[in-house]
Parts: sequence; C-alpha cells; structure tokens
Amino acid sequence: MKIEDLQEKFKNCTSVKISADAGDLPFIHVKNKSASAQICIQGAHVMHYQPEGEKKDILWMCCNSYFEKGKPIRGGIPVCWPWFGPNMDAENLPAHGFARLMFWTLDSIQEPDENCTILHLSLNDNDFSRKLWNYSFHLEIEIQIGKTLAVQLISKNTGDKSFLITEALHSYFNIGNIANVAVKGLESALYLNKVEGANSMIKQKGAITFNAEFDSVFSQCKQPIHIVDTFFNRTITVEKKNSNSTIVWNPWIAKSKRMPDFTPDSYLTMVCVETANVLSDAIKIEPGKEQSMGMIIHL
Ligand code: TA6
Repeated sequence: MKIEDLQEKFKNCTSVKISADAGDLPFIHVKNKSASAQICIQGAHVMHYQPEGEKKDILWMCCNSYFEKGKPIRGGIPVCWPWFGPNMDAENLPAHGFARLMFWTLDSIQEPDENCTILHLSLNDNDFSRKLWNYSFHLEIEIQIGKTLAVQLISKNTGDKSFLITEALHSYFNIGNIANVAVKGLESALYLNKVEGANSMIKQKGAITFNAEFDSVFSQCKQPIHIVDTFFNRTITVEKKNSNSTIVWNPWIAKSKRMPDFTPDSYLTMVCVETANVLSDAIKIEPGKEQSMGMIIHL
C-alpha cells in the first residue's frame, strides 16, 4: 500500500504518524504517554523503543545501517524467519530468512488507551518467497508499545504440506559500554559456542561478560534474561514466551570491522539477546496449524 493510502487509512490514530523516511522506506512513528517507537514496514522491524522518562533508547541501531528495499536493517529487532542464520540447504539464500527483507501489510492500529499503541502487521507467501522457500504461510506480528514493549510472532501453515521453521526476534540492545555489561539468567544453561565452531553443548558457568567475540546459542531455556548495564545504570529484562532458545551475540572488534553496515566501534555499545527457536528447538507446523513465539522487553 502506498504511503498516502496508509496515512489516509490510519489518519485517526492519534499516537501514530506514517512517513517515507530513510531510503524512502515506510516508517511508523509511535508516540503515546508511555513510550515512543519507530517501526519500518519492511520486515515489520522495530527500530527504536524508548519508554517515557528513559534517557536512552532501549534498542540499538547502527548509524551505518542500510535503508534499502530488500536489504536487512542493522539493529532494532530483525525478524529472522523461516530460518535462523545461514540456510543449511542452500548457501545462496539470505541469512536469517526473507521475512526481514519483505514489505509487510499494516493490518491494524489499536489505541486501547493513551498509554498503549498496538500494531498488527502480516506477511503472506508470494512469488518472491516461494522461490526461496516453497511453502504457503501467513505470518503475523503484534507489536505493543507502552510501559513495556511486547512482540508476538505467529506462524501459520496455510498450505497442504508441513514445514519446519527456525525463528528469532534478533534484538539489538543499546548499552553504555560492553565492558560494563553482564547478561544474567542463563546460568547453567547448555549452549553451543559458534565462535569456536563447537558441535557439542557445554554448560554456562555464572553470568555472561564480554572480552572477545561472543556468539552462543543457548538451548532449552525459557527463563527471563537480564542485561545488567552498570554504565547506563539500568537492567533490561527480556521475558520470553514459547521460545526455547536464546542467542547472545557481540561481534567484538575484528568482526565489527568486517561488516560494512557496522562501524569499527559498534561492538562497544550493543549486545544481542535473541528470543528464538533454533537448532534442536526448531518448530514443525502441520497444514492449517499455527505456532506463536513472543517476548516482553522492559526495564
Ligand atoms: O545471532 C547471531 C548471528 O547469527 C551472528 O552469527 C551474526 O551473523 C549475526 O547473527 C548477524 O547476522 P546478520 O545476517 O544480520 O548480519
């Protein structure tokens, strides 16, 4: 839908403005009494979320991010679907699936009160997606912006053959300095260390702190995760729903330099804690069935 048509359709929503911004991509700007947020319709991508009175954005966005049709946005909450990471069957397919590269449909905006704005966006299979992944699906996301940020991703199999997905809400969090951050809540969880190319799980000992590239997939863990930031003097909590995997990632120095949509010092002010179902937590969805995964982010 064209920007003008979206603006017309949602002109009575007092907490929302829709405009074409960077790269001429359509953005939804939300401001209510409890928070402000920005969502790009490409990828249904939450880019910014800042509770009222909080000095710093909760989410991290890279100043070098692409803003181009069909290119992933670096930061915020990329929706990784229907696969996480490289596609094991075909290397030429986009990393983290195609949902973050496609324009979603803005189906509805609800404003239950002046403290809450609820967006519903959806994505269906089309010629582009079926060339990459030959299945029929209906993907829905609900984004609730208020004193907390709640995101729920609902995957529906609208075809006649079952499919297997891995999925992640690949959240980038805004921190003061990676040297002053500890990630808590994964103590004694089993994880796969991707930096070391490990192929067996080991047990996490204590809180996670960072002094090198960190890229680990924690499995069978549903508990809340806390990002304790003593620089910004705040703790960001991620409460997960129907998510059995958590990925924690910081690219550190060398990898930051290798990524064109990162700056060399990007690693200092971001950490990814991702709500996911990956590896052995992959989800099989039968025809006509659906599955949902979600999270609530709050201070
Ligand atoms: O979630 C961590 C990870 O899988 C890393 O290995 C790194 O590739 C990161 O995702 C970013 O992926 P992207 O395709 O967005 O550059």
